[in-house]
Amino acid sequence: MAFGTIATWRMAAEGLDQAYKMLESNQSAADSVEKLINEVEAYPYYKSVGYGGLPNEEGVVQMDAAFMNGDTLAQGSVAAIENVLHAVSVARSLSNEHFNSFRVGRGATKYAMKHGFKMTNMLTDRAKARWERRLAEIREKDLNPYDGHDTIGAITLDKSGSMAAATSTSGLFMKKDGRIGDSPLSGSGFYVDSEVGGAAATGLGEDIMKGCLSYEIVKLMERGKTPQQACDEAVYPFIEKLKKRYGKAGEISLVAMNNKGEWGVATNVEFTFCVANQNKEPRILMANLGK
Ligand code: SD4
Repeated sequence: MAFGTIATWRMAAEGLDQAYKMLESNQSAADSVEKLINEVEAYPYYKSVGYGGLPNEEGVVQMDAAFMNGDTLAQGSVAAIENVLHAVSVARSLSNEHFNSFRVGRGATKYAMKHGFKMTNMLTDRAKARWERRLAEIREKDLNPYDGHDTIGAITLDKSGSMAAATSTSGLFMKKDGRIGDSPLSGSGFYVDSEVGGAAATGLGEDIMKGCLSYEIVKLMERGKTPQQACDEAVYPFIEKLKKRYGKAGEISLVAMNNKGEWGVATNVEFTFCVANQNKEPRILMANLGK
C-alpha cells in the first residue's frame, strides 16, 4: 500500500523523518502526524511554533493547533492556548469529543490541565529577547509589525490507507491578544479525507480563510484532479481574485497529498517544504514563487 507524508517548511524535516519511519513500520497516520508536529513544537529554536515561539504583542505566547482524522472526519482544535507544550496533542484529544471539540483561550488551557497535558512556560529567554528587539525595530523603522509567521502543517497517509492532518503555530508575529489564524480552522488551515487526500496551509491566516483553501484543494482532488492540479487551480486564481476584489493578497502556501501518496504545492512566496512517499526517502524541497 502507498504511504507518505508532506509538511510545510524546512523546520519539519526532522519530524517528517520520524513520521516517515513510523509509517514505514506500519504505524498509523494519526500517530505519525502528531509525532511530526510534536518534534517541531518541542524544538526551542523555531520561532513560530511551540516552545520558543514568539509571543503576541503583549508578550504572551498563544498557540493555535488542529488535528483531523481522515477516516472519521473527526476534528479537534485549540486557539490562543497558553502554557501548553504540545498544543497539537490537545487538539488530537479534543478530536475524540463530539461536543466542545474546538476550545479557545482559558477554556483550552483548562482542558489541557484537566487531561494531564504537559504545562510549561512557553516563553524562552531567546524568544523574549527577539520579541524585544523586534518591538524596538518596529518603532524605530516604522516596520509592518505583522511581517513574519510560519506554521507547521502536515498530512500523513499510512499503509492501511488512513490519512490525518495537523497544524501548530504561534501565529502571526506581534498579533493582538486573542487573534486566531487559519491554522485551527477546518477547511482553511487544514482538511483531510482518507477517501481523497488532504491539504494544509501556511501564510497570512486572514487571507487563507477568505478562500477556505484546504477544503477547496481536497474537493478538487475528489473531482479527479491530481494534488498539483488541485493546488494550482485552488490557489493561483484565488490570489488573483483577492488582488482584484480585496486589493492585495498576503503570503499563501499550501501543500497537499492524495491517498495514493502523490503530492502538490502552491505558493506565492519562496517556500520550503518536506515530503516523503513510498518511492522516495524524506527530502526538503523549495517551491517556486507563484505563477
Ligand atoms: C496564521 N497561518 O496564524 C498562520 C501563520 C503562518 O506561515 O502560517 N504562517 O495566520
